[in-house]
Amino acid sequence: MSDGGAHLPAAPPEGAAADWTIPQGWGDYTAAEHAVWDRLFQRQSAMLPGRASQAFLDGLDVLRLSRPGIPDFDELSERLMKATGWRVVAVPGLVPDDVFFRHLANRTFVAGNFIRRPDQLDYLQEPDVFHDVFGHVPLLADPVFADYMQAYGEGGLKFQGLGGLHRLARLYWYTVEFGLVREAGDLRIYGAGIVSSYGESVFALDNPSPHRVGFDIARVMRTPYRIDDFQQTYFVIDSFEDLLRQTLEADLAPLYRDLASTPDLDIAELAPGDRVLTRGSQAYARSKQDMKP
Ligand code: HBI
Ligand code: FE
Repeated sequence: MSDGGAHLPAAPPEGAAADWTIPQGWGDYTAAEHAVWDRLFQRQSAMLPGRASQAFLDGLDVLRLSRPGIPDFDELSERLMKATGWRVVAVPGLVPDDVFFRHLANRTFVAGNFIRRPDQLDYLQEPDVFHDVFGHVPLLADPVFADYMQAYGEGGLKFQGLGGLHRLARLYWYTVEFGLVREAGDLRIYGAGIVSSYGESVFALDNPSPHRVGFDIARVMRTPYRIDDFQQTYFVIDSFEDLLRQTLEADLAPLYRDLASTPDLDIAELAPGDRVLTRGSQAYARSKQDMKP
């Protein structure tokens, strides 16, 4: 996940290709780095059944590669190509928005090739290989979600010039990173930022603090998000098909015009017309606010 690559230099870093890709360097990972992956993988895959969407759990199999530890992107891409035509490519970290959108439009998913340190197990700001590959890649094996990710990238390329970048970033944030989906008469997680986090995989479904609101693309584009803590509002889609339909049908140019004259909502504000599934107490966010120095 990220707050956008806007503040990045235009030119790719030393050693990176024009599309910001670098060799993954699978052979250079140390046993300690593979051990961090294994520890995070075991912990999350043990606690996600019943919490993560079935499509995510099914997609996890694409990661069960022949070798232990951090997946080899080439081996992973061979399996992913067979499923949905996607490939995973290594990048040093966040890439500029237009580079990111172009990769998605070409069905290549950019994944950081570094992994967090053992003392960062529970939180880090920049997306590392665990966030990017464990969090995002399993759903790229789902045909409908794979189409959504490509449609998102194409939309980004087409509309980022219309000053809609921050709105596109919100759409990405509240779906791909922190989305919930109705499933089996319950709520399930599909957002990469949640499934790759132990704490948020519990908080997003069980905690009475956050709002849970039915997804609506215009509503999401009016809603700021947090990059430093658990979300205060989660948006719930009815299905990946519905998310794809709303995104493909959204005529973003008039939507941006309407949104330009509509004030943003506060991060924890509920709007008239919201399909409120949980009216959260916001107790968690308030408690963190009280602790702020
Ligand atoms: N770069 N490597 C990487 N990973 C992302 O998830 C990412 C990015 N750049 C921009 C971006 N995400 C989003 O914030 C949106 O701007 C789309
Ligand atoms: Fe992410």
